[in-house]
Amino acid sequence: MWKNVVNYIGCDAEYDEARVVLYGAPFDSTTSFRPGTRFAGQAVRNDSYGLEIYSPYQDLELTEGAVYDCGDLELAIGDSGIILEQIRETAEQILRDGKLPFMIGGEHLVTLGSVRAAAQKYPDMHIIHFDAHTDLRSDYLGVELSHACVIRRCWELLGDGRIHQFGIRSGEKYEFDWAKSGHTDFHPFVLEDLDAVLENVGDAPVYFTVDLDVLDPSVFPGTGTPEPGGVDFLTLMRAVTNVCGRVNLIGCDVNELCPPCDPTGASTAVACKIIREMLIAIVNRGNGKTG
Ligand SMILES: [Mn+2]
Repeated sequence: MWKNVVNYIGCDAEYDEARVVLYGAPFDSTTSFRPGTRFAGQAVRNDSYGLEIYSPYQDLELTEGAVYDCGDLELAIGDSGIILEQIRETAEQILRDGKLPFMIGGEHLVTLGSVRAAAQKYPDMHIIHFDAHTDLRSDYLGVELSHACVIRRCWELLGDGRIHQFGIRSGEKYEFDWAKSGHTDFHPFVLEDLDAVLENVGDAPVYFTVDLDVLDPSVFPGTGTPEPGGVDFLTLMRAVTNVCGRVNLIGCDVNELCPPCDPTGASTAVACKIIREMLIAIVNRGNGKTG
């Protein structure tokens, strides 16, 4: 019979056979500036058909039967607590089935749902965090469940030294001071030092969260809180491939694409390609060709 083909390109496995499960979290209720990330999952699926499943950078492709795309979750828009629980339950089920949860945000708060599930199964896990923003506020205008606080909420689960932050160039002074005092492993402005950190992390379980606003707005204007001074596309692409092909990855997400903020579609194309390179590195890990 005919089949719905609007999954991310190449992600047409059945659930039971898949090693990776892709799911969208269309939520942007705590976005502090320009909303619209709730449309990212569908935009990425749609525009992924402009890509190939082959990566000439890695000389690898999205192998058949490796990734199941379950589409966007039906979230209780309007209640951050409930949506985080819905996302946590989704990630928990995927982890219980021995698969890797790969989430497309949504704003960055959605990460907390998946991280709660991952930390339950892997209490010794680390987080690798790419972002323009610290996301370390204890609250944002009195709201603790905000995308401006998401990494602070993750730290409350994991403690000092387990969160490795890269590319950060915006936040309040107290957040920078707090990070630098050793609560997080803090690498502002750039993605350099990544190799050394990955070396130290070794075989520990890693959750990888990529806020695409780590990119410079000149290559990625389609985001709610653009912050000049970011990295270029190839630098980010090589870094995400490095992480995904090398670490003991147990879950990941790509967030903060806001398609309505970039009507040219260039930002969605950037997100699609970053996701493709991550998926290819993940599904080919262990075959001796990545990492
Ligand atoms: Mn950010």
